Amino acid sequence: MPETRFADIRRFDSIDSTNRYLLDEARAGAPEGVVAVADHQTAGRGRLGRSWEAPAGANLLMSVLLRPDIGPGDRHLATTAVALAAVDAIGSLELPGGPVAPGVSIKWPNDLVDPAGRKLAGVLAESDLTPNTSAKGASAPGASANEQPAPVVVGIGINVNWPADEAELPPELRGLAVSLRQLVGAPVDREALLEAVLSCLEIRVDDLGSEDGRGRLAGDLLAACSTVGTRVRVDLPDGSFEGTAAGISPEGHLVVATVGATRTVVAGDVVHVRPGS
Ligand code: BT5
Repeated sequence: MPETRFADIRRFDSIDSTNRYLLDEARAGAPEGVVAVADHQTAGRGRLGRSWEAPAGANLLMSVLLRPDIGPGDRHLATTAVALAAVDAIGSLELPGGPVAPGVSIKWPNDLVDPAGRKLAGVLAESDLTPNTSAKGASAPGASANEQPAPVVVGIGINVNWPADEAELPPELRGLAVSLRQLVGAPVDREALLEAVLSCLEIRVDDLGSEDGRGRLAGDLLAACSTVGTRVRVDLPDGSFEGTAAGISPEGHLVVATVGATRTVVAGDVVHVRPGS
């Protein structure tokens, strides 16, 4: 693998959550670049307390510890960097059935989906170190004692070989989840995908550190994003609204046109609404 900042790869047969593990490492002062990869997670997590499902030994379950030297307003771009790296990586793989990347897009803000909108991967960025941070002497959440930039742990679960077919999915994920194996029609090498993600991520993380680079991330997100141009419902903690996703702002936020107004969504759950539904 070419030289990257991701040389320290910690592998687990089974762990509760690779994100949880790296948040603890971050709290203890671990530097940028530590990677955690698990064969199985017993408490894999999604956003807002949701869970991430994957049987042992089938899919790519990984997290990276980043310490981008950027302001709080740009930190959501760490999610973008990982999502784009995953799209890049999938596109770079020599797959038995040929490339699948043209069909894989990003559903804003954190999903990789196939052309039918089924979820191939999910990204979860976390930076809250509060559980073990003593109030006394604590600075901004995430700031570490050793003066490194505050951490953000970004995890991604990619459905590589599970499900092999729709019947393997639990009922609640049928029609909603898909694997690379299903898309290419043959098993896919998880290790090759891990290497490709880390190589692609090296470039994307470099981009996080400069204004030009962040502009590039937002522009590439726009190009890779299947949400733009679709009718969406945006679920926010204080309610929902519908509109048409009109673009991605230079900051990477979703711009939604509603009746008589344009709203910029910084974070939230987005549902692609089919016309007429
Ligand atoms: C996500 O959350 O999509 C973020 C998932 C991040 C998982 C990785 S695995 C490595 C690292 N360590 C962790 O503990 N987590 C990260 P969200 O957008 O909230 O989506 C969660 C929802 O996706 C669930 O409620 C299910 O409906 C669905 N889901 C669960 N497992 C799935 C799967 N394997 N494929 C597709 N959809 C799934």
